[in-house]
Amino acid sequence: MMNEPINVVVTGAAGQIAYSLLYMVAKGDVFGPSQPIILRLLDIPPMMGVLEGVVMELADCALPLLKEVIPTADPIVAFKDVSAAFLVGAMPRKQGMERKDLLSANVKIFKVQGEALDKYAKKDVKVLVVGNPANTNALICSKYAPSIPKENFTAMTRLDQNRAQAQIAAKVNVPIANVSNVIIWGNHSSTQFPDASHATVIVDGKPQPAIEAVKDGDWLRNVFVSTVQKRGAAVIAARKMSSAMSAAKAAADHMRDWFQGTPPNQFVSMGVVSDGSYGAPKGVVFSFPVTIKNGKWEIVQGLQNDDFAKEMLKITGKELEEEKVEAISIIEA
Ligand code: NAX
Repeated sequence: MMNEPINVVVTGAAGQIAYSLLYMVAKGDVFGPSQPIILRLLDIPPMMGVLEGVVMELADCALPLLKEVIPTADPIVAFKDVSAAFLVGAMPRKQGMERKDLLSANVKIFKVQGEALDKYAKKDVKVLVVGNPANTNALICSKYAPSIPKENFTAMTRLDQNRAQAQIAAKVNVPIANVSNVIIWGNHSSTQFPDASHATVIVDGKPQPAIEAVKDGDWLRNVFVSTVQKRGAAVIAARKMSSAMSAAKAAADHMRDWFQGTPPNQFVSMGVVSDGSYGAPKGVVFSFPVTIKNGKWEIVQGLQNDDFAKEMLKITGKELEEEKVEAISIIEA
């Protein structure tokens, strides 16, 4: 039995992440094989020609679940009745641009999109912010959509999680599916803390703590952390363009788990509005390990963090608080 179609918006729809993401969404990777969708594609007016080409290609993919595609530069059209929002579009950092200029441009974009979500989206819309600075953009978006619960705004750290999982799998020489429960704490930035202390690796059919499987504490605290933190830069250096296929896959993973739930005994990392768990600052969008059931996420409680982890959480939390203060001062200026 097929469900009624749901409206899904993707912003930055003419960009490179969207180019991979749209195919995954439209073929059923996110909402499942019985869920038809109407895709609403938002980009800025100069990109409408490029977007038209993307619309042609989506038609030529001949995907049975895709009921309609609506390209637009108007947020009112884009956010109408949406149940899921992938906010990928953002102002990229250009050469010579200060962090403050980047934040300023993006605060404005996410304010407008928050207001449009508030007015036109479904009240139970699930919002995933991919565009950077993703955590703070998600916070601003939520601030301007007061009629939608704060829990419905999340930021993507799943790419960092997938990168971390891949590093552990390669180090232990097991398939990627044998690694679970690697955590990304904090900001999607170079201060993030990729943490394998609570992860499990299946070796020769037996689950064991990642720390025991890796057998190299120094590697876990140094090489592993910095490789994951700097993976985006390494991809840019090699490809001359930023991560796109892997970012799209991560966005699809994040939204699929949010809609369909996490597997038993497994958690995933998502940037969510912090309640102060694990000593993180309250009221910033902070990446935590979460489990998801019936469309609701919950922060995993009771994990023991050592002094190294506590220090790492403090650093990334401080950066998020600073970003929040800067973003709010820009809005109120
Ligand atoms: P592209 O520059 O290829 O595409 C961005 C698209 O957004 C462009 O088509 C642009 O016209 C559009 N856009 C700009 N302002 C808009 C607005 N107000 N409304 C609608 N569309 C708008 O970038 P891409 O490589 O696709 O990356 C998109 C964003 O993802 C960037 O901010 C990037 O930094 C961020 N990333 C976030 C990641 C994460 O893990 N959270 C990882 C990948 C990526 O770096």
